[in-house]
Formats: sequence, C-alpha cells, structure tokens
Amino acid sequence: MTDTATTPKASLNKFEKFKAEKDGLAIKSEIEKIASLGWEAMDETDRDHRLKWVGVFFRPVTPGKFMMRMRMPNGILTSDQMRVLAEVVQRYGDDGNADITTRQNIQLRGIRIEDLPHIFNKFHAVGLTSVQSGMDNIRNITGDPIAGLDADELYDTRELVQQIQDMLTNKGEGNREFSNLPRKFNIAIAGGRDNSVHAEINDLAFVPAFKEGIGDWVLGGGEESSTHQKVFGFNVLVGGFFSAKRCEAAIPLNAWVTAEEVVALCRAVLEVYRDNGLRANRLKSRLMWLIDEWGIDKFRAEVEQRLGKSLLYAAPKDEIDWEKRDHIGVYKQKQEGLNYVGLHIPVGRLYAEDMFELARIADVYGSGEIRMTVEQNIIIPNITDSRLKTLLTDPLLERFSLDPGALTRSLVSCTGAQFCNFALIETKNRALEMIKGLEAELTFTRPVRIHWTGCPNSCGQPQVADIGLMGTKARKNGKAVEGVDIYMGGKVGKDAHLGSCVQKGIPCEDLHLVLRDLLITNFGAKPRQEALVSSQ
Ligand code: SRM
Ligand code: SF4
Repeated sequence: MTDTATTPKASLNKFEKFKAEKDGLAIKSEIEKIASLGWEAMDETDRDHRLKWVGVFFRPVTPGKFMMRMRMPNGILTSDQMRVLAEVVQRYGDDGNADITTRQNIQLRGIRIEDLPHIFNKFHAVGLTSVQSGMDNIRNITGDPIAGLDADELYDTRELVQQIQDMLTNKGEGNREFSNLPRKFNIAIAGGRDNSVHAEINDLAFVPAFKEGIGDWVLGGGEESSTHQKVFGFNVLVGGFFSAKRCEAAIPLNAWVTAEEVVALCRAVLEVYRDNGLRANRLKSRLMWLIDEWGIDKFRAEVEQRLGKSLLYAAPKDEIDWEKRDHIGVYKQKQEGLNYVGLHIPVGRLYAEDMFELARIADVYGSGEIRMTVEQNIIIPNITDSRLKTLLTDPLLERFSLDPGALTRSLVSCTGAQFCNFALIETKNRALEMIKGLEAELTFTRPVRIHWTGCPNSCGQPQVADIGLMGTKARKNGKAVEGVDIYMGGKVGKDAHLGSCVQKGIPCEDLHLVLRDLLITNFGAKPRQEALVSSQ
C-alpha cells in the first residue's frame, strides 16, 4: 500500500494531491484531445506536470514551445532513430534543436503541442519512446558507453539496461506500477573498470564485482557456501542523489547480485521506495531520506522481503580500479579490424543538420549505430580500419572534433537560462566562451573537467568535476549580478568522491580571472608566453 493511500489528504503536498486525483500516465490517452485544444486552453496541471509522464515539458521561458525528453537505454540509438529526431526539430526552424543530456539521453526543443500525435506515431514506427522520462518517474537508465566494444570490459551492459527499461516502462508503452513514485529515481549500471556512468550519484547503481565462496547451487538461494569459485556479478549502491537541499554519494546496500538478478532487484527496490518513500515534503522524498529514516539494515531487509529471498553480502571489493576515460578520439574495438570514434559535441547542443550528419557518418563509416556519453558527447562504433582514414577527413570532424582542447574536451553544461526557468544564470554559451578565452591564454598538460550548472538542482553535476560552477545570484558594486559558487575536488572513476563548495558568490564577470588562477595554481596550467620561454 502506498504512503499516499494512508496519508490524510490535507497533509499531502500539491504534487501528491494532483497525482492522487489523476495518475500522470492517464495523459497518454488524452494526447489527441490536448493536441486539438492547444496549450493555452488545456488544463494547467496537465500542461505543467502530467505531460511530463509522456516526456513533454512545458517551458515557461518559451511558452508554447515544449521540450521533449526521450529515453535512450544505455545511451544508444540507430541512425534511423536519429533521423526521426532530426526531422522533428527541423520542422521548428530556429526554435528547433536538441541537447545530449548528462544521462546519455536526448532532449528535443521547439515542440508544438498540436504535433504530438504525429510525433508519437513517428517514434512508434522506429521504436523510440519518451514515456515516463520526467517528474516522479525513473529517468533514463545509463550503462557503459562502450559496452560490447571494449576489450577490457567486465560486462556488456546493453541488454540488461534494456531489460530494466522494458520492465519499468512496459516496453516503452508506460507502466502504472511505477508511475507514482515519491520523487524522481536514477539507475546506472557500470560494465567497465572506470565507472563511466558515475554510479555513485544514482539512487540505485550496480558496479562490477567478483564474489568468491559461492557455489552454483546457492546462486539465487541466498546462502553462502565455502567453494572458491569466482563468480561475476555486481555490488549494489543505493541512495546517491543531488538536490538543492542536499547532495549525497550512494552508499553500499551490502548486497551482491548476479546479472540475472539485477532486473528483479530493481523491481524490489522500486516497490519498497514507491510504497514507503516519504511523500509529505518533496525536499525530503528521494530514496536516501527513507534510508536515513530506516537505517540501511532495515531497508535491505525490506528489499529482501519484496524479492522473496535473502541477498548475498557484497563482495569485499569492486572492480572499479581505472581512472575514468572520456572516449574522445579513435579507439580500437575488441573486434578485430573495427574502431570506435568519440566526437566532441560542444556542450551537447545539436541542430537538425548536425543530427542528419551524425546519422550519415554512422551509416557511411560505421554500422548505423550512435551512442552517447554522460559527458554529452557522441560515439560512433564499428568503423572498419579501411573506412577510418576517410572518416578522419570528413568535414563534420571540423565541427565535432576528435581532439579538442584540454578544457573544451571535458566541458559539461546543463541547460541554463536559455530554456530552464529554475536557472539563475545562462550556462551553455557562457561556458563555451569562457573556456575559449582560457585556452587561448593558457597551456595544459592534462584535461581539466569543468562542469557548469545553472542552479543548485545540479543537473550539470558540479560535484563530480575538477572545477564545478553552480549558478547563483552574486553582488557587485552593490548590485545583484549573475554569479557562481565554485566546487572543487570531485573525483570520478576509481575512488570516486564528490567535490565541495570552495568559494561562494563569484560574479560571472570576474570568473575568467578566478578560473585562470585556479587552473595555474591547482592544475599546472601555464600562461602561453611563459610556456613558450621555458620550452626554448
Ligand atoms: Fe535535472 C529538474 C534538466 C540531469 C537534478 N532538470 C530539471 C528540469 C526538468 C527542470 C525544469 O523543469 O526546467 C530541467 C529541464 C531543463 C531543460 O529545459 O532542459 C532539467 N537534468 C536536466 C538535464 C537536461 C541537464 C543537461 O543539460 O544534461 C539532464 C537530463 C537527464 C535526462 O536525460 O533525464 C538532467 N538533473 C540531472 C541530474 C544529473 C544526473 O542524473 O546524473 C541531476 C542530479 C542527480 C540527481 O537527480 O540526483 C538532476 N533536475 C535535478 C533536480 C533536483 C532533484 C531533487 O531531488 O531535488 C531537479 C528539480 C526537481 O526534480 O524538482 C531537476
Ligand atoms: Fe535547470 Fe538548474 Fe537543472 Fe540547470 S541545474 S537544467 S538551471 S534545473
């Protein structure tokens, strides 16, 4: 039984009230009607909230031009799917564009509500879905971006991610079982040694780990035997999240599961969260708040009860022992004669023409497959050695480089004030301009990961960056101006941990000099003039 059912109606917050009145997913069967009514005439709660259950977001900054958030399991799509997305945004001329998101996903912009039936038909024809991608639903499920390509991978995450999405969304059609969670929910599966999905910042994450001392007969039985067989599986992390109020890295559930058990464990964790998660205060509704209230042992026991069996204890160590790779450039695949290339997409922004071009290069040089990373970049896999040479001369690589500068390479930015009404500052354009200036002045011996985020919601993950910049209101000469709080010390890959705030309220107009100093003092950057003299 859900908490909504037991909590008196008067104490429910406004989100719980409207969800109790009409399930968000009910909007799916009303799309034709809404399309003919238009955005100005439709019910406001449907427009501002329930449409997010089909991935459609009203944008107060650009009223009438909606954003559409897709689902891209493991960040993978085909060239045909990319062309369909390109056609959708092309229709909106200057208003139409797309962003690759920090969850290996794509968001489309400029969408008119009257076109929704047509757009959903187009999606259906090529197997795309945007269902349950916003509000109190499970976000895009991330997996290793080079799954199935990497000679060093421990597990190919693709099928598992797809299975979880299919279970949770009823194969993309929508699933009422999970359409009323207390809050959003993030799931990630790491398959390689470098944790390229930021497992630690997800509500539920699986990291590769070998378990010794279990026999085949107990797998699934929950008991441990004394055999010394080493079996592959995942240690389970829970409760990682960022919010304006609080940010926490995920903690161990002290459980280890085989790949075959992952889907069932996702279901069990989500059922426990759905039915017991805190719903009175939305600032305290993410999974970690429930774990705090119960303690991890009770939470684990409740999950076991849903699962209908005991969980094995976590393996003593996981297999995340590499520094994180960024996948930009050309790399050999595990398949003889094949390569993948990682293209840098500046702050993840794409226009229709770019999307058609990416589909073209995936078809011409690769196998028609396109992948995305949580750094908002693109990977084209399966390029034969013989085609690679020609690809390297393709004019698209002038726009989407294989070898960008040391700051450009790792730049990540959330949407910011251009389209997001939570934003306290403009992010994407400012981020690009600022690093261009810094790269012109400084030389670097290694990439520095700079993440921008327009407000404390932290969609741009400043806490995982070498330098994280979070939008805020600052003061300069007695006036309120756009500013940032600076985060440092975020570590990704092996021994990942979150960075913390080191300086507050820097006006954006002074930021260039502050960043310049930080880069010189902390990251070994050198002014170009000085670097030139010392190399003579
Ligand atoms: Fe986010 C809300 C954009 C990843 C934490 N996020 C929003 C909204 C929907 C707010 C709004 O209605 O305007 C933003 C839409 C702006 C727009 O028009 O694009 C938005 N979030 C994004 C994206 C597009 C940022 C990006 O440029 O990549 C990312 C979409 C991911 C996806 O494909 O689903 C995105 N958001 C994240 C992440 C990063 C992650 O998942 O690794 C976080 C922090 C991790 C987490 O959730 O624990 C994040 N977004 C939030 C929050 C704070 C959640 C909380 O518990 O308080 C909000 C506000 C909310 O949910 O109330 C939010
Ligand atoms: Fe919008 Fe804030 Fe998220 Fe940026 S961090 S996309 S400004 S909600």
